[in-house]
Amino acid sequence: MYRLYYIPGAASFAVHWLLIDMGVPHEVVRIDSERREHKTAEYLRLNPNGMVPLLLIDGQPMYEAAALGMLLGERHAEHRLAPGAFEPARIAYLQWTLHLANTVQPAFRRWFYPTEAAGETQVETVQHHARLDLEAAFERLDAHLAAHGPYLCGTWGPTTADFHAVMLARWSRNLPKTALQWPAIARLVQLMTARPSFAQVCAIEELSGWP
Ligand SMILES: N[C@@H](CCC(=O)N[C@@H](CS)C(=O)NCC(=O)O)C(=O)O
Repeated sequence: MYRLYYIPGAASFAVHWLLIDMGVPHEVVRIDSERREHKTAEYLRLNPNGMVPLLLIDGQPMYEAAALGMLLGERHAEHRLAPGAFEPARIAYLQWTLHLANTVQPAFRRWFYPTEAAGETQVETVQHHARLDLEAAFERLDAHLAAHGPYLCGTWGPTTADFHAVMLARWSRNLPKTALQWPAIARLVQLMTARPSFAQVCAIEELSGWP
């Protein structure tokens, strides 16, 4: 049994969406970030980073959104959302999953948590560079999708990496230049958000207005 701890729209979103999309039995616990429920001693025992997502897998804690997506894809392989070790699509799958987690997501972290990098006085500079990095990342992602899409793994079809990418595209909705301004990313978002599971996860997390 899976139990997901989530904050609406946060890095837990892709994991929640996948659980619903795969029809996997699970329960969810909404974390009230205002009340800092993710910083309690009890929560930190399960995820010392004090962040979401946190997934309990038969009681065993695991965190890191991209790793969780990959694990779910592997454990529920019948959904074909994670190309296997010897599939040609595995190359793009691993590359883009880690690129999203290691390069794109940290730039969002600098945008949303601009005091972390250099304190209160450097917020404008940190956000300026985060924004440039994000726009450059969208440019590269769009070029890949335009050449090899419509999904990150091309004709393999959707993978857990696409769920992650669309979550990140959603995070860009209040940036001066949103990811939807890149046509191949917009196409991916259109394809992925047409899945009934997207409306379901948005309803549960009480999110609306995007895309
Ligand atoms: N590398 C982590 C990052 C998770 C992360 O940044 N979560 C944010 C929400 S999007 C969070 O929990 N923020 C609360 C905090 O840092 O206090 C992952 O991908 O799971």
